[in-house]
Amino acid sequence: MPRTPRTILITGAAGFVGSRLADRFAADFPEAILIGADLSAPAWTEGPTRRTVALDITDESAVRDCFRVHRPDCVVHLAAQSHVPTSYQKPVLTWQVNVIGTMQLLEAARAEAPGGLFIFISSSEVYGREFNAGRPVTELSHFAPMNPYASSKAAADALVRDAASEDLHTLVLRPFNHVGPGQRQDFVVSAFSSQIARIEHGLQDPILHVGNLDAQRDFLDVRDVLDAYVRVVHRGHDHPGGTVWNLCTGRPVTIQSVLDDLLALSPADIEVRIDPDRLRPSEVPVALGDASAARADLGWRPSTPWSKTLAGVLHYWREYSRP
Ligand code: A2R
Ligand code: GDD
Repeated sequence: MPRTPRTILITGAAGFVGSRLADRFAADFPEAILIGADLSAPAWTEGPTRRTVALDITDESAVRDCFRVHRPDCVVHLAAQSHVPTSYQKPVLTWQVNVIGTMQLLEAARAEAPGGLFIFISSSEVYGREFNAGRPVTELSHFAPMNPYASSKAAADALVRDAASEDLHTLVLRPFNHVGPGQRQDFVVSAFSSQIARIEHGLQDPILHVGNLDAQRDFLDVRDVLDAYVRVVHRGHDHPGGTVWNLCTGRPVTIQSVLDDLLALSPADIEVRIDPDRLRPSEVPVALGDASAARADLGWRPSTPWSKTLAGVLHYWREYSRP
């Protein structure tokens, strides 16, 4: 039975996904009050059903206060240090935000807003070396994280599942890579598109700097990811606490093919150059996953054509960097 939450708290609400999720939730749950929390309060227009909070999720008393005041019956926990290379440089910060921050939210939810839904956005990165087995990972596959970001998500993922109880209905989503307009240049599709746009505008020499082009990743359009999150809010109570769903297409592509597809959309003559600073100490070679559980349980399947996603991101960067 679909249920409509009364008050939804989105952490990481100023981030790439969180800032888009607010509009999706406003459309799908028009009666619900949306509370957007992030390190700096999200730039939403406040109104009777939209409020914003500046909240550091590692701050125990601030988190408690937030739950005491707003008493959300649904939490969508997106806040994270989400960048894999940064996690090598700042492993402690990564664990503080991704693990301790998640624990603070779980504790506050249990104590101040019992009985609610707590949806944790984990990551396909938790599977790490398990991808090397050569078969699609399912929700039952082992964790074998390969970097501090991945291990922090694996730890938080386990904590959230363990916290499932009568006092808190916890659920976990493990999205694979997702992209769209407005994503930071830290991530590959924006990294390539932003450089192409700058080259087209004459703002950068015609040399596109890249990292590892051999890796294969399973890319989702962010709109399809938002659709999955809405479905979990609607149907989450129908599934046992601690349930996990992978979100992926099952069709990974090489980063080289992403680059080729983007270059094919540009009239510019561009040289591609490997930048050693963009290579990582270790990484998943091929991210192949199985999302049949999300299809069966949530009726979710990604539908946005990849060519439309790529064209949208490149268009965004052409407008953004227009002199
Ligand atoms: O680091 P910032 O200033 O970009 O803020 C990020 C925010 N955040 C925090 N919020 C509250 N307390 C903290 N201590 C804290 N540290 C970081 O979480 C950012 O605004 C947000 C995460 O958004 P993005 O980095 O844009 O991630 P995205 O792509 O929206 O991914 C959403 C979730 C994450 O949990 C990923 O690990 C997962 O999907 O793939
Ligand atoms: N960022 C970046 N920049 N990546 C590059 C580049 C470049 O210039 N050149 C090649 N790559 C390769 C990376 O080595 C990696 O194999 C792939 O492109 C994707 O890199 P990212 O876009 O940085 O994403 P990620 O796979 O490390 O992690 C993302 O997806 C996870 C889910 O699978 C992040 O969004 C995580 O937060 C998320 O959990």
